[in-house]
Amino acid sequence: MPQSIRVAIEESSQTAEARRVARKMAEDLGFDDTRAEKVAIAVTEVCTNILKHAERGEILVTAGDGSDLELLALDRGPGMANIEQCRRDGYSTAGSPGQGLGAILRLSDSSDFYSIPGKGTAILARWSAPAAEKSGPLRIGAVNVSKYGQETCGDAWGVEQSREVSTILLADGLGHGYEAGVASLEAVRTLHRHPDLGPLALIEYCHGALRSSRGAAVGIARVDRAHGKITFSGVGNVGAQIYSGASSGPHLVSVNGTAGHHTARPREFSYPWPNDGLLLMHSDGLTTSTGLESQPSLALHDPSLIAGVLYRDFNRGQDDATVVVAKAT
Ligand SMILES: [Mn+2]
Repeated sequence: MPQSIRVAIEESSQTAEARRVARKMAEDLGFDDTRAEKVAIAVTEVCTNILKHAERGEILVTAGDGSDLELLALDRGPGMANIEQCRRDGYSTAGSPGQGLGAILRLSDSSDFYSIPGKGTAILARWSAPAAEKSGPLRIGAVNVSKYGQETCGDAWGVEQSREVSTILLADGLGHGYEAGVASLEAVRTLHRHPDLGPLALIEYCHGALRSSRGAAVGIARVDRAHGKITFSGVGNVGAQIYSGASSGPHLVSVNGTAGHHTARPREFSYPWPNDGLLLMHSDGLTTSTGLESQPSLALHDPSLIAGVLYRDFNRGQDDATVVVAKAT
């Protein structure tokens, strides 16, 4: 499962830490020296921008088995008034060398930017990993960050995709830290053991599999694009909502309880899945108002960038935090 490492960027010495983290992840994914160095230079570039234009922000570096390497740079600074102009190297305001978006474009395999004047800037840069799994009817982006000061994240998420069907699971282990992570990872393993099961059956399997663990809140969504249908089953506090493009659709309902311990009788709900459907799932490390309503144009962006911006804007700062965004390819 891809996990995100967060580095707060508030002073220039933290740039070196961010570079080290990103380079290590690149090497772990099997990147050669040239590509690992591109990642490191891009990290320096985004950190410099944060310190210069926003004073503070954070870097998330995300990678894992079967995933690409992703760098998210998030700040709540003044934002860019004209992002197209800032893309070009050499653009400068008041003699500064510009925000270096051109450099990010050149150094990464793909990138995306989202900036609203007065609300901040979010930059995504991605490098493909040789072993990354590309196929599937939905593109999925996520951030999965542990509580400040905790090494292990108590949240976990996973996905199984066939040609037509995508099943996405998000689990939030009770409390936080290592034991919470054991519980949530067991829920993810349950999905991988039974990739063809529907959400209700999977929730029931999770309930059994988590019995000896601390337990977890678990939400499972299954999107069937061919039939235009999404099915959801959840136990405990996992936020889930469907959008049609940027227009908000139904919240997906979970029953009370904790998988592995006591739960109300699990239920399964079905809704239409629009052609331009977008699924947002998040743990309670983000507020209940998490959504795209306040910034509709965000829905047009790369799912990883959407997840990053939602994390930046709705993260409570007191818990593990996970956001998963899935949209049509
Ligand atoms: Mn939580």
